[in-house]
Amino acid sequence: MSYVDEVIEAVERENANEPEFIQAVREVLDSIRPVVEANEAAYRRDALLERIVNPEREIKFRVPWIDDNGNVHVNNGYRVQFSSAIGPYKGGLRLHPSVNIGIIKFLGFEQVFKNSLTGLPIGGGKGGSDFDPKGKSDREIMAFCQSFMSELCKYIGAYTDVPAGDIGAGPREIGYMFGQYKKLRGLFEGVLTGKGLSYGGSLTRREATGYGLLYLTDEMLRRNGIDIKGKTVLVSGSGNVAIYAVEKAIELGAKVLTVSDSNGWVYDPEGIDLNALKEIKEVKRQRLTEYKKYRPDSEYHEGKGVWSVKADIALPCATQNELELDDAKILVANGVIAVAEGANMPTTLEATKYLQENGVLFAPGKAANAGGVATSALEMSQNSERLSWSFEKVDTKLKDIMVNLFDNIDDVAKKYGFPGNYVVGANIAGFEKVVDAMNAQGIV
Ligand code: NDP
Ligand code: 2IT
Repeated sequence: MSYVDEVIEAVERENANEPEFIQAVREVLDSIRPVVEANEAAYRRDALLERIVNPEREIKFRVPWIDDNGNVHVNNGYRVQFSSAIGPYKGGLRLHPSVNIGIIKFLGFEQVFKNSLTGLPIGGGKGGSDFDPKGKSDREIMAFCQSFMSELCKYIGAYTDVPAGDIGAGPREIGYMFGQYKKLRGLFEGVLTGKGLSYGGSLTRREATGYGLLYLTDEMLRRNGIDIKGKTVLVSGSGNVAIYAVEKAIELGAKVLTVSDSNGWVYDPEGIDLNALKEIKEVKRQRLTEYKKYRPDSEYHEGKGVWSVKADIALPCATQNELELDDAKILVANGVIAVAEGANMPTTLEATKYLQENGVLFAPGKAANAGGVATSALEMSQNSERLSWSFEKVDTKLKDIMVNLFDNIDDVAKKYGFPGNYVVGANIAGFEKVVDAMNAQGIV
């Protein structure tokens, strides 16, 4: 059996209850086969792949907090410090009831290669909790965040591990966590990114993942001779990534037809009204059912369905495995040109394969959504030099990073004989840098 297959089998055996982690490992290991085959003896001797698929450290802790009625709740807190090969652990914190160790491991594993692709000195990690922020009062959110950080603060720091937001963790949660870290550790340092602008946050960080997604998509289309202007776009989700993907898509002259949340989806044939979306989601923290009040001609549908609308480009920006084989078939039947992942692993392996086999340009999340963490790294730079850069400066750097990233994955895909396969390109390019750093640092 090949070394890759041996390691995949071991990962499946040792992590049998973690389907998302297995899926993420499978995708990466499958596409790096040519590199591994060329170095099989040395990699095997050094147990290189075993070291890549096993996190350096997994931390799990209890998070007790008190609700507004005086009742105590206990949630699970996690931080998986996956790889520090190329820099301090870096990656977000997800607050969602579906969070478990397998979810955090899959996200941490993806983050290692994504962070490598940014070209910036950041390792990979991820954390979070099964706490559900939905419907909680502001005081309850603060109570949870403080308790979470009371334990997490023992393991993180500006030069060791720098968390940020993810699903359910935005500027409000980061603010409460930063305050608690500062109080307990007595350090005002860049220990978290996605901070508010008044206390060390970076301009453009809020917009970065969505903007970066569109910069990369635009570049991918351009290189394939297609202009994004006038194209129709499907966006799923209506959180941080989705909102700024909608904003940049509109700015680039495209028309966004849909957004969604976990209850349903909106179809607006005239194009999503960005101001309405921001007011509903960012200001009022309401559900998408409210959208019709702003746009009476739009439609609201319960359940899944975004991918059934005919459009040129699909941008999944909600969560993992939200675009399945049946969805891919409908997209292809409707003539979709490109799919770019704003979320982490939103497309199943079968759906990805189907899209690629049917000539759809496909940008995987670890490349397409890397603008968020790249801008987090720029926030770390600004914190280190105790300066704040202008919006234009950060945005220009973000755009350069995404264009260079596309160049890199495009070149690597060609070099290994898979032209246009950006999944292979991203996985190999991300992997090669991590391996280089690991080899230089010995067996640690
Ligand atoms: P938010 O919490 O801001 O928004 C998440 C959106 O996805 C909401 O509309 C939410 O709906 C929807 N959603 C979440 N879980 C589910 C689910 N199980 N089924 C259907 N819809 C769901 O998160 P972000 O926008 O920050 O993150 C979105 C995705 O992008 C995630 O995969 C995240 O890991 C990834 N990402 C985020 C980055 C960032 O900088 N924030 C960077 C790179 C990737 P509802 O409100 O109903 O829960
Ligand atoms: O998945 C991701 O890349 C993020 N949630 C952002 C991580 C970060 O450290 O900014």
